[in-house]
Amino acid sequence: MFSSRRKAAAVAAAACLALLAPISASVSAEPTPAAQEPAIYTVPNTDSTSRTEINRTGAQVLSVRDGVATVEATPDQAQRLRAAGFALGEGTGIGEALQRINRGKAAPGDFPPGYEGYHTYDETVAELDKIASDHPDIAAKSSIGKSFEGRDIPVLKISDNVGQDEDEPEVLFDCNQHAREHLTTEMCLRIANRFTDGYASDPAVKDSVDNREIWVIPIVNPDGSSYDVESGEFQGWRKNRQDTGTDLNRNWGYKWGCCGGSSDDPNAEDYRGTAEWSAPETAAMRDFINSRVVGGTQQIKAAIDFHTYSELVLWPFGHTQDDVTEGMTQEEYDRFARVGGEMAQSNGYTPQQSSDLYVTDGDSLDWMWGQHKILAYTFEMYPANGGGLDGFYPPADVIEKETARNDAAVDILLREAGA
Ligand code: 0X9
Ligand code: CA
Ligand code: CA
Ligand code: ZN
Repeated sequence: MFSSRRKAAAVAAAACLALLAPISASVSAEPTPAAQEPAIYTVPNTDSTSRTEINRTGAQVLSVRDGVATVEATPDQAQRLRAAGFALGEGTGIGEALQRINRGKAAPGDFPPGYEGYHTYDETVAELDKIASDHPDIAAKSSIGKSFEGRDIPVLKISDNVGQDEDEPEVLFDCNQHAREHLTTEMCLRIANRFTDGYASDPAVKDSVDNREIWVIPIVNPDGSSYDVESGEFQGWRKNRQDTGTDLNRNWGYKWGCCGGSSDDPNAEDYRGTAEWSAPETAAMRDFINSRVVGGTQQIKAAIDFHTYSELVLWPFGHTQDDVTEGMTQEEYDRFARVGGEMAQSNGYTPQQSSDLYVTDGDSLDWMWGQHKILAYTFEMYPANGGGLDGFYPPADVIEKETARNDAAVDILLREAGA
């Protein structure tokens, strides 16, 4: 029994690597897939600088807690990290990690047992259609453009007189840039439902809807998130589905690729793409946000880009560890820290500048602020510490609690958008 379990794990591992590193199979000098299977490691005593260094080997920091980083690395990358002096614990093969998560197989395209409460892409689109048809006066669905594989990227607008572009502060909530971060889609759907279902009964909700224009984009990366559930078992997929996949959150056009905060290796998890905006999904986000410039003024005043996991409230910049730099005065930084701290107080997350986690370039925050002066935050949702890939796959019974947890923070940002 034990050996058959191990065999299943090896098969899963090999299959998974073929998906995670599709190019290696065609390069003859490469070691066999099993030998280069990525594993999950624990690395103690890290800081932003060393975590950025970890990412630069091609490995990837998945979460951080009290300086202890959870890292995904291939054996080569792990060897490089050890040579650089990092104390890596014993790794868990990614196939084994996924197998532990994938305890039951779903029908293709559905979420596996225990995860049925999550919305697939089709279910998300249907939910947005239902919200718009139930609340035609305050909710309208459209599309910001198409993904690489041709799926629409839907957006829901919520406001009184929803068919008109009124002079009200606009606020953007977007989710699921990263495919496996499915809890974020549920976060956006909660926002969509709360500000429509609550309109008739909740005076605070009515006040927000009447005085703001709220944009909700639940799935920025529809190809990636569909792929992650396509087989009926989770794949641990992060990027979009353009060739080997581009990390959408390294493909935005503010100081793209500037600062060692992304990779030029198409197989890396933080591959920045061939050029800024080379991913259709980020290009669609850019065009949508640019389209909100009316009479020379950006209408979107504030935004949250939801991710998982680590329970963090992050603000710009990501490309530099400096607080104050080109495009960020002390006063502006202080406002980010004040509002970020207030939101973190409400949900129990840890507030910090995004580069305190690790340096990134080409992420959404840097562009939204650097280009448009949008008060933009990234939330890393539940859990605080997932141990590895499992942190991306909490069971559906946490959805209600872990999305409701951000209601007050969302309200704070809606208020601040009018300041
Ligand atoms: O790496 C990312 O894109 C985000 N973390 S995740 O685990 N969801 O992939 C964080 C982006 C925030 N920016 C910086 N940390 N600089
Ligand atoms: Ca309105
Ligand atoms: Ca407007
Ligand atoms: Zn993410």
